[in-house]
Amino acid sequence: MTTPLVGVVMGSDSDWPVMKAAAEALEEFGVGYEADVVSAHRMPHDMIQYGVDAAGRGLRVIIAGAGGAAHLPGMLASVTPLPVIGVPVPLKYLDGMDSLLSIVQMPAGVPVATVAVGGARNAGLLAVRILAASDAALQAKMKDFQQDLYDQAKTKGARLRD
Ligand code: RP5
Repeated sequence: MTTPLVGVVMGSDSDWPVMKAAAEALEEFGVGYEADVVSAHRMPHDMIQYGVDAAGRGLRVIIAGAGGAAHLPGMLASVTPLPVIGVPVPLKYLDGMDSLLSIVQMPAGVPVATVAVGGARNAGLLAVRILAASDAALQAKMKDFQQDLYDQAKTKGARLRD
């Protein structure tokens, strides 16, 4: 088992259908991760402890997803020096706008890199890019991935032109 470099946490197991896309992106790049439920409101002390311990345990990035009054990413960012990527999880009401605004409107000094509503795959890819900044092999994989995106888009364009 690869040592976890990324912590993928969420407010509830009901967030997993959205959040698993982050885990899948990390798996594609061979990046070790751990996944857990760490609810800001239902287990606040555990949540703070997770943030306090994360860097010391060897994690390099935290991806945190939550829905509704989504305080998990911001609260983790307040107690860890690690980069935190927030994923607004859409719930039944308000189309995820509540989650988005809860995560993105952080006070100066406490950044959370917020992806789109439901954008867990991009959260995983952003974590890979952060790690790749100091890992040449991982950066090469990311460049290959970007080339694939280009090739696919170009091929689709070619089909329209023909
Ligand atoms: C949030 O409440 C969680 O992140 C989840 O998106 C939402 C609903 O949680 P459950 O009631 O489904 O456990 O804190």
